[in-house]
Amino acid sequence: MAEDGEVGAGREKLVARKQEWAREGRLLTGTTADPARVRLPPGQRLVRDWPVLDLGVQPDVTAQKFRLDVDGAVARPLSLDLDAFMALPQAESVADMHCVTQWSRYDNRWQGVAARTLLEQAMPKPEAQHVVFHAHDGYTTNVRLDQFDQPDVFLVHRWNGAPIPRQHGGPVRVMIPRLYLWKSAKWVRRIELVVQDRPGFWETRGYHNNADPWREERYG
Ligand SMILES: Nc1nc2c(c(=O)[nH]1)N[C@H]1C(S)=C(S)[C@@H](COP(=O)(O)O)O[C@H]1N2
Ligand SMILES: [Mo]
Repeated sequence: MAEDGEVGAGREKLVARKQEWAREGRLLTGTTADPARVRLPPGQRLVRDWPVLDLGVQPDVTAQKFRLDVDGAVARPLSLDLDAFMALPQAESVADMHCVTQWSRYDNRWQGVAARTLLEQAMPKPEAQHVVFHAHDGYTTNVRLDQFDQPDVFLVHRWNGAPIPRQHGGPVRVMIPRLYLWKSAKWVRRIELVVQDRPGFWETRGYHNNADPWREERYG
C-alpha cells in the first residue's frame, strides 16, 4: 500500500500513458465551441455513470483526520475541522462535469460550501493571483484565483442527495465545473493562495494549465 503522496502501485503505467496522450495530442478534434450555445464541449461524449480516476491511492479521510486549511497569501488563514466546515453557510448547485478522458456527465447536484464563502472568510491579499490545491494523496492542481472565485465553484460533500463516496474524493472535494475535472481536487486538504502560478501534478506532465473544455485545452 502506497503512502500518502506516492503514486499507487501499478499506476505508474497509467500516469505514463496519460503523459503519452499529452505528447501525441490524443483526442484533440481541433475545434472550439461557445459554452453559451453548446452544452457538450468538443470531443466529449455523454456518460450516465461516474467513472473513477485518480493516482490509485484513495485516502481514508475520517471525520477525525479531516482538516481544511485556507492559507498562503491571505489576511486571515483558516484551519477548519469537519464541524467548523459544516457550520459554514451551505449551498446547492446543479452542474455538468467534463473529464479530459472524454466523458461528460450532465446535471450533477452538489451540496457544499461556496468557494466565495471561504474567500470572504480568508480575505486574499491583493497580490494573491493563483490557487494551489493540495490533497491527502499528495495530488496537487492549480487554477487562477479568478477561476476559483466564481459562483458555481464549491467545496462539495454531497452528490445527488448522498455523501460523496470515498473513491470520488469524500468527505470533501473541490468542484470547478467549467474546467476539465483534473482541476477539481478530491480529498482536499489545503487551499493555498499564491502570488506566482505553480503548476500541479498533471500540469507538469503535459496537461494544459488553463483546462477550458470548450477551447479543448487538454494538453499544452
Ligand atoms: N486528490 C486527487 N484529486 C484528483 C485526482 C487525484 O488523483 N487525486 N485526479 C484528478 C483527475 S485526473 C480526474 S479526471 C478527477 C476524477 O474524479 P472522479 O474520480 O471523481 O471522477 O479527479 C481529479 N482530482
Ligand atoms: Mo483525469
